[in-house]
Amino acid sequence: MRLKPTLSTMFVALACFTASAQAPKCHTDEAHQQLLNSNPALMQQLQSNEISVREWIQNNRNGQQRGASTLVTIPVVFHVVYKNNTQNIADSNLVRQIDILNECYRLQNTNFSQTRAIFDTIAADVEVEFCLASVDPSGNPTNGITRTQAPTSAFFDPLLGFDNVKRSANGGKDPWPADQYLNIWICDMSLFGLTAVLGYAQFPGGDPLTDGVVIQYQFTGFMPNNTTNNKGKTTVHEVGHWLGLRHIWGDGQGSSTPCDSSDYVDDTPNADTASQQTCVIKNSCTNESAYWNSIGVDPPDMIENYMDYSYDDCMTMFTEGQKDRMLGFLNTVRTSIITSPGCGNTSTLELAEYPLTLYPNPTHDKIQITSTNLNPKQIEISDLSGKLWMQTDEINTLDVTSLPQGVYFIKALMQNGSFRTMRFIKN
Ligand SMILES: [Ca+2]
Ligand SMILES: [Ca+2]
Ligand SMILES: [Zn+2]
Repeated sequence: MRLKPTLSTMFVALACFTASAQAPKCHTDEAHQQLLNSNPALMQQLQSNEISVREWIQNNRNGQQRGASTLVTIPVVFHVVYKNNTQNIADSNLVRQIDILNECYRLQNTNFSQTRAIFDTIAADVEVEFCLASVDPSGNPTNGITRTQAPTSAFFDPLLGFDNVKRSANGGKDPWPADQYLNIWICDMSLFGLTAVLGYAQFPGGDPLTDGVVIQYQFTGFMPNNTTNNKGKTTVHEVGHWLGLRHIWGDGQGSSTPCDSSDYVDDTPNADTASQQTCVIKNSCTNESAYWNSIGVDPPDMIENYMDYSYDDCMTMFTEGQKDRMLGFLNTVRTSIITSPGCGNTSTLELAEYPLTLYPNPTHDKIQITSTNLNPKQIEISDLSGKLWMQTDEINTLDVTSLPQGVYFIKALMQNGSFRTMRFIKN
């Protein structure tokens, strides 16, 4: 389902682009609005997800339960979609980005020491880690990085090319199953030669075919050439959105009561707008949440928070409340990622999380597909060169008598929009 940009969404994007001399850090809210416009039923689903998350937090992260959690490791696949060598960034930078994610989510970042004392005690070790995927969706070994040369005709900018990077048919790269991997696309979203946006993410609960994070290539990993957003924190911020976090100021800027908009987190102080990427200490709101009222303090804006728009050097922390919210989404809407085999070893893959089985394999006439939970709704068979031989809604038993001998891939599109790919031999 390709989104055609309407005139109004183009104006929104254009306004966003021209309103600030600097590129906006993040396009997540605009991307979210486009998803809602194209799928009005999504709002209801997201509201019901919010209720599940709140219930989970209530039952699991209250009082004494709010201690150490079980470490979760999230398999990541980077899809580098490039038009020239500069954009085709090195493996070492992507490995460094994983390290930065782990340092920030485990509160091991060296700049934590600059956090103001008032926020010291609520800074959280989120107990979430990230690994470069070692097993691909077909069950084969991988380095967790795909590289795709985009045609010069492809557009990835926020005006015309929104989400094109997530579709092979539009010059980008299709996601790996979003219920098993965190997909991070790296590309050039610049517009008229200017950086249009640093990155954007999709909140939990949206379309699995666009689920993930997109980062402008110069802001991935550690990039010595740019001085303000060069420490890999853009990805830390966007992955925060992917785990359900909102901007710390609640996106109420421009309303008549911007201090009343919330990020649904109690211990992050209210703020009237983003810090606009500077690191200036301010206190924009005097009305505060129950957490701060209970200790009788009006805190300053938390410019140290990864979900603000501060420069990378200013950012040092997530809060305990943000941790609760991320764990809430991980244990409800994103629960399948917790048991993903994406960083496991290939031999356990089929038994553990890829319940699709093919029998017999090799075969010479019929092949039977069985699945223990998520049923496929469509099957495609292609050969090693990518040539499509068969596409069918008949999903239980396939007659492959007409195929020449050789190795084939079965790609099963599942009911939830993800897909599984498996290999079989026709003899
Ligand atoms: Ca808050
Ligand atoms: Ca305040
Ligand atoms: Zn953001």
